[in-house]
Amino acid sequence: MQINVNAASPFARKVRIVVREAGLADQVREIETAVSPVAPNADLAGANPLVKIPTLLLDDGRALYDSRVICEYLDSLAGHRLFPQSGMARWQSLCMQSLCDGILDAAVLTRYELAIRPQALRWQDWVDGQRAKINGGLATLEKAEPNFGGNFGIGEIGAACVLGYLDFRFPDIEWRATHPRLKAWFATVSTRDSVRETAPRA
Ligand code: GSF
Repeated sequence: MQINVNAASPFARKVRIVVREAGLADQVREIETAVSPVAPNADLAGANPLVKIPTLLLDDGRALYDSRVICEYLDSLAGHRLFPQSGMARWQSLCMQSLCDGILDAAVLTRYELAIRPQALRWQDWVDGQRAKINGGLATLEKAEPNFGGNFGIGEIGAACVLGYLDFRFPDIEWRATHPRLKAWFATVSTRDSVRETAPRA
């Protein structure tokens, strides 16, 4: 199977980390794919009408998206180690995934507003609103204290992608100065091969 990804995409990074954590690297080809909301990638559109990455293309031609579906599908191939299968542990893990996806949505939308939207059309209230979501999400993550003890499940993978993306695209946020637990946790998980090998780059 193949996944359409690129090295800057935090949502694609979630899948790229899962591929490595699930031991599936030899079964998955990563296809570098450029995307932009104002320049839809025609090749990608055939597989994913939302024209977004990540998109997984199975060997039988079927496509799976979005990153949540792809991550859980890959985890199902490798023994369900990253997504709890039942009970409150599952719902808390899925909620943490949603929290991190929501922070990433706000960050990516801000990136598009500041990097793609023409200067004359930018809307500071919009940027401020998205920033408030990022700040609120980080405060919750700091309190939630991602499970230090070795468990590196889908919630923690999402948190690592959030913090890595903020470092990459929003160094001005300086989240380490006000989130000491996240700072320590991120330093630890950043030593994992799956996290190091997928560090964002332009
Ligand atoms: C979001 C993917 C996404 O926004 C998921 O996979 O979880 N809910 C989806 N991907 C961005 C690239 S990124 O990660 O910055 C994307 O494909 N943007 C192109 C577009 O047309 O918005």
